[in-house]
Amino acid sequence: MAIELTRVEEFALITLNRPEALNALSMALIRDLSARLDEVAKSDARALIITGAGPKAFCAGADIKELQGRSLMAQKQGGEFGQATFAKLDTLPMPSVAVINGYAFGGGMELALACTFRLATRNAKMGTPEIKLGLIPGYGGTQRLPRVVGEARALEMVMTGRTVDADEALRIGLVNRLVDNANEGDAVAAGMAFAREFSGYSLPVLSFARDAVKRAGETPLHEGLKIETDLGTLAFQTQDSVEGMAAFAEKRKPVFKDK
Ligand code: CO8
Repeated sequence: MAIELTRVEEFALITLNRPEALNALSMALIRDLSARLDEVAKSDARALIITGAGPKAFCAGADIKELQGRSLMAQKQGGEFGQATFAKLDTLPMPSVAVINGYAFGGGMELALACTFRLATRNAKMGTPEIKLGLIPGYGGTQRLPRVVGEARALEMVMTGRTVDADEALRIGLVNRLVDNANEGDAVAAGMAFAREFSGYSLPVLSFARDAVKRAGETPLHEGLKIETDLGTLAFQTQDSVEGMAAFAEKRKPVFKDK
């Protein structure tokens, strides 16, 4: 299997497992990823962590060898399928964390951008080098990258194809934090430690928070404020909000039940 889905304590862990090709996204791998994301959506995992197998790469992008010589319609359908697969991360019932443990280029960068959070190891190298192949990003990168780092930086990355190192990625907000990977498993452990900062909260309320913030990048302010009111009002309808406020008043730790 090019995608491994395992359970690590309370989390789902997806590992892109094609290290001989730096975990490049073949069409078969994307189909497999799509199916595994459906499984994660139905699970009781508190968060999804995605990383790449091997010491070198998170994911070196779409499989360039496979992209060659396809018909116009095959390219279009391939792009749409990749976009639809990554878009599943937007609506997962639990947050997702990309642990970028090395190269994240092209489609690999786009996969990380579709996750709720991104952590990068200190040796990580990221970019959208498609322009060097005579291409542009096709799995959501032209749309998600400017929403994350702003238009000027996104234009620069997409149009020069240059590589961004971990320190710069942190500085420009492309990743949330840097993590160590001195030993095998360190990066995933860091991803789990990060996920534990939110995984005890109510999953439905976390998804309202994620959805409200994500909509800010695509909505005029007056409509965004309405979305905030609607999702905020929904949060008040959860039993978890009743529990959270009662626990505060009673000076105890809340017990959330995702209801
Ligand atoms: N596709 C296929 N194979 C790859 C890819 C890739 N993206 N990246 C690496 N590999 C393979 C190499 O061919 C090599 O295989 P082999 O040993 O059989 O020759 C193996 O992985 C190891 O790679 P390198 O020897 O190149 O390793 P280096 O450490 O020297 O270099 C790099 C690592 C810098 C990451 C280099 O491999 C590289 O530049 N890779 C390509 C990065 C890239 O351009 N990514 C963007 C791809 S395009 C894309 O993602 C578009 C998405 C949208 C599609 C929309 C469709 C409509």
